[in-house]
Amino acid sequence: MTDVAAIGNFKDHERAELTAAFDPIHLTRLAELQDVDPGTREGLRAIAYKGHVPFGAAEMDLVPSLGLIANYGVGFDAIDIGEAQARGIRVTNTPDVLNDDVADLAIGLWLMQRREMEAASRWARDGHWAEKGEFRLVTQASCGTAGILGLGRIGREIADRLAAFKMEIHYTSRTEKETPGWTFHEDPVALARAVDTLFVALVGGPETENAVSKDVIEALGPTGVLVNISRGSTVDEAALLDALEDGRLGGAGLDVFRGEPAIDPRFYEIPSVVIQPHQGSGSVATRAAMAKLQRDNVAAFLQGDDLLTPVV
Ligand code: 8YV
Repeated sequence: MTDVAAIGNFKDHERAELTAAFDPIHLTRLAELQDVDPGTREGLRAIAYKGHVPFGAAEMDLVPSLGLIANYGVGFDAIDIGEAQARGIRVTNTPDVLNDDVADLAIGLWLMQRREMEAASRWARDGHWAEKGEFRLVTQASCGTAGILGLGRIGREIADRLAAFKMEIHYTSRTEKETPGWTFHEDPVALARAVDTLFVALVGGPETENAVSKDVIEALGPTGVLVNISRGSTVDEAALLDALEDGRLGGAGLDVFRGEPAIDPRFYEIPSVVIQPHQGSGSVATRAAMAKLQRDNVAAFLQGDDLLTPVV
């Protein structure tokens, strides 16, 4: 009998690779765990998880022999780490392999917003270019000021890219970094006040809930832009929507939302917002690397080897 379950919205090829490696039981949704017969459930030692649905005590109760949750994704905010730790369940994630993709998307969101590329594309497609002439003039992207909220691995990749765009770099982080020429701020409001565009690259979870507060949004101001590629939970979304609708914030480029994929429909009506469907890590190559790292962690656990990328 298998001792592995693969739970989540895996692509077909990812599912096939998991089958080849572990012959696991496959569940599309975490909630289906309760329908698995108790004999199988109680024999599960490892779960390969892909999803953002909370994995907490109630789910862990269903799998008493569980020793590992291998998360597909760098962000593990869906998993109750304290609860896992208390039960001796190890947790792994898939860091680093997605840094470039996520940073690329952050830059893309920023450029699309500043250069109004969505509207400009529509201008051309709708035939206005030929009929009415050139598109309106837009805001320059390069040579401005950028703030990185959370200069971790992904934040650093974003900042390095922005430096190539001749941007002045400001950041907040748990500790000041060795980054000559970049300006450290302890306070997110001070950071937002100092920059034109604020990139959110924080981890998710309770400690960063609403880190982009109403005050941060106000400090960014009517010419400022917010780019978020981290988690929707890091932003006070009600304050964000109000500020965007009233023109108290210049615009936003968002890959992540509260309640995604069923996002607040108010976003669809705001022309200054560029929306992406949480696809930061979504290239073929990066997803293959993430899936492999997840499988390698499961294999290491089953063989009793050191985990490759442990969280706890
Ligand atoms: C998701 C992500 O894991 O790595 C993360 O933290 O947010 C994404 O890469 C991906 O959407 C699969 O759920």
